[in-house]
Amino acid sequence: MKSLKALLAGIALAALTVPALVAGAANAADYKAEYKLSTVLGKPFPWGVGGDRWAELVKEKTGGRINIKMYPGTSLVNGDQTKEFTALRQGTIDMAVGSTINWSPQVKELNLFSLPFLMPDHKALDALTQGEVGKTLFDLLATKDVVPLAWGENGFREISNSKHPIRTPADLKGMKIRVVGSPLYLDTFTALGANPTQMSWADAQPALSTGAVDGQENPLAIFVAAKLATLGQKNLTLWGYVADPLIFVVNKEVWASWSKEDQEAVRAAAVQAAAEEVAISRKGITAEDDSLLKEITAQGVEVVRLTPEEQKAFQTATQPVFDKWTKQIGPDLVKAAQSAIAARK
Ligand code: X2X
Repeated sequence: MKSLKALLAGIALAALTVPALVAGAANAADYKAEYKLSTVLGKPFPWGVGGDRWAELVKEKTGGRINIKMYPGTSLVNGDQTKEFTALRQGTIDMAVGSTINWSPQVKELNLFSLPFLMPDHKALDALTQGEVGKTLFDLLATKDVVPLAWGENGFREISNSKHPIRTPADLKGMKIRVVGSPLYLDTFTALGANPTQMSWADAQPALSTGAVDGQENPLAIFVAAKLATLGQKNLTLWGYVADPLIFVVNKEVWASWSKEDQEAVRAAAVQAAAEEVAISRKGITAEDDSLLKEITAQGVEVVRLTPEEQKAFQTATQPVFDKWTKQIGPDLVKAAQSAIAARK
């Protein structure tokens, strides 16, 4: 009798636990063996370090349930950065750490950060990404098949060239400058009298080394890690005209396929990795720590830092571009950004 009781109890227990096990197994089966994370740059660039760290933290926080592989060089879209956002929406890419510049052809509001001389410093950039403007942009992205999780940073884009130091717009006259992504950049450099050419980052390096283009603009961390001084870029001007943040996102369907617990783990991992990445991208280029600038000077690069008056000449020359693109981005959003910047601490 005792064994029959035990048998019945066993059956009852099995009836309770089997469906739970089956449900658990079904959830696990929905998970992909690998999630594809797209970035333009890999390690040792801060951007790639940030992507890699996100993957590492996700693995840790989900007990290995979510396994991410990073694909730098925007290799999932054959290196064409401007197609990354579309591929992300379509699900060819599961997740990304992407630049606002590269996504701006599809999300015109992201051109905000490329308005010339909108943001004077890192605090201004933070006032946007960490405030209402950042929230508005995340809400907008959320309507476009992605789940935005955190703001990272590519950084202030300083201009370099192989010809001569740039101190005035006249110094840029006729110079062939490689630009990326949005047509806004073509307008900006045309307004300055330069001769801009749009091309991917992958094409930019050979174009610089052969002299097909004279110059480019990118954050200093990229200038150093890509060894642009060895590609003839011996003149660098710190003009602080635009800064591009990075955005950590996941495709919406991929997101929906995860348990609540795993979603929160991925979000927390993105927030942490992004904060670390922002700190790395600012390292060595501040008043307190200018070690990266010293390294650049040691590479034989002539570094020019514009005075506020010199900078004003570039701002005046690009004001029509600012005004034209404000209409495209949305005057309300630009006004909100300007107010947030004016109120920054
Ligand atoms: O292509 C560039 O210049 C880069 C790497 O900075 C971006 O992807 C925006």
